[in-house]
Amino acid sequence: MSRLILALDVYERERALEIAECTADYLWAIKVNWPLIIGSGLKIITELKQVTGLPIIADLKLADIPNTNRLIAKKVFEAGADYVIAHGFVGRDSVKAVMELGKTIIVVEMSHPGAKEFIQPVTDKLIEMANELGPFGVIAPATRPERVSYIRSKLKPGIKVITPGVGAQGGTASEVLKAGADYIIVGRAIYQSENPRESARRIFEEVEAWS
Ligand code: O7E
Repeated sequence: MSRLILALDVYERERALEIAECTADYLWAIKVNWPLIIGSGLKIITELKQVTGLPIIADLKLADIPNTNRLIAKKVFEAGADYVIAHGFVGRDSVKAVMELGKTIIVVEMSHPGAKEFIQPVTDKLIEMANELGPFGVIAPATRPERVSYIRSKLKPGIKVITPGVGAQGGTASEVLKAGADYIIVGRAIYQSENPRESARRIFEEVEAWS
């Protein structure tokens, strides 16, 4: 099974469906973020599932009070999302509200430079919370393989480490897999390339070499 997740951050429905279809052979799942939901509506989740048969990860990075997290997650799971991503820093009650409705991925660190300001200082506490709640997985930065190793070493076995930041943000698949990532998330390096299928195939093969 593939360990590659496509971050499908385009606005247009037709373009999204076309890229999803032509790369699906090399993917484990498709991640849908706000750009695509704003551009094409929530029904794109249902359509992507129908067209590809792949799991859909709704990356809404939920960060609200439990009731609002619940109201949003309910609609997103109903649309067919298999996983919903929630921020951990808002606290256990908000994360639990999502976990009660379906499989959840918790952000414990992020891949951009600014993540060092506020998130990285509390990553240990976010890992503790993840170990206590037992989500499907956590998000860790492919741009900092040493942090991926650290997060993996502190995390209970069985909780997946999912890493964005390969390609456009400078991370490499082989380094982050070596550091202990279970899945890598790739967006622009696939959907902005001249030939998304070929780019997905190349990254898939790099991932396979480490599996
Ligand atoms: O840089 P790209 O184009 O390969 O896209 C990366 C995708 O991963 C994009 O959708 C972005 O929003 C997401 N992402 C990060 O880049 N960094 C993070 O720290 C976290 C995510 C992410 O997927 O969050 C899930 C919670």
